Amino acid sequence: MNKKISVVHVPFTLGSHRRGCDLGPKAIKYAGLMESLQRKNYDVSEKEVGLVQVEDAQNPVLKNLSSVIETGNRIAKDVDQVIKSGTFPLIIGGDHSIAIGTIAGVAKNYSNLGVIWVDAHGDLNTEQTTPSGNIHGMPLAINIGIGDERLTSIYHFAPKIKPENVVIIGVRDLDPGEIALLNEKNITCYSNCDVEEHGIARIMDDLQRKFEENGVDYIHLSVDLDVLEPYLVKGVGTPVQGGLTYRETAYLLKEVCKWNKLVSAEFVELNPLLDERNVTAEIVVSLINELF
Ligand code: Z70
Ligand code: MN
Ligand code: MN
Ligand code: MN
Repeated sequence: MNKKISVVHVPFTLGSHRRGCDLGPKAIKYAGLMESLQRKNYDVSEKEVGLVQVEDAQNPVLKNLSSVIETGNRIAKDVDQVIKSGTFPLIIGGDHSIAIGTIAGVAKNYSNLGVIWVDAHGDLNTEQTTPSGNIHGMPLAINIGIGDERLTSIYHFAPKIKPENVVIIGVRDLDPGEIALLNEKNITCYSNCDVEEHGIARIMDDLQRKFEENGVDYIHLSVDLDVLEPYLVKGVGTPVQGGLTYRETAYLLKEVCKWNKLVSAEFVELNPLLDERNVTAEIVVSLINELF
């Protein structure tokens, strides 16, 4: 594991229907993230991506499109620079639409990038299938090159990742169009029920083998906090019952770290306005400490 970490704050909220994810990075900072990493002797620095956040209702199936595009390009540039300076980017959101930019920045450096998407949702909608028009329900589709061209071409290349190098874990709320895309692209997907049936340890062993077989040497980890059981994460906008436990999530993170392939990670969808006494942010800090 790289000893140099850059905590990249991305206080963006316009990909979601609610406001408040923009407060996520501060809440996680105040829960002691920097201190906890410094205690482990990581050389840790901090930066904030300069965002564009102007609400617009022009396109009801791609809400706030202009801000998502401009912000995505800025995130990609900053993440790209962090990686090129030999530093591990630890991205703190922000809603999940920021993953369009983060994965663009990471994939610029690694052509056969693997992605582990840990989420109650599939985030595989497009402007044709979205029930909400919220772009945070689309970033995984966009990263595999499916969706509006203005989004898939962020940072001037597409697609960012191959469907066979993507795995989703903890999913339990998929829209019909997302199920169709999952099947069409044959994306590897472990639901909350799969975790219950097979156990997280066996699933992680299967994934390790899969990435080996695909020749994937570099992995990006994207954690949407709503993957956890709702009572553990009060501060998320879209809770879905039946989530992962703290131990299952921690095991997943520890295991990914052991593979020595992790090149970037992001933690998204914390909404401090919905939280109680910042406990969800404290859980995020604990989880991040399981990872490093
Ligand atoms: C739904 C949509 C979503 C998070 C909600 C919900 C997507 N599939 N993701 N909350 N984190 O609107 O596309
Ligand atoms: Mn989600
Ligand atoms: Mn194992
Ligand atoms: Mn998500």
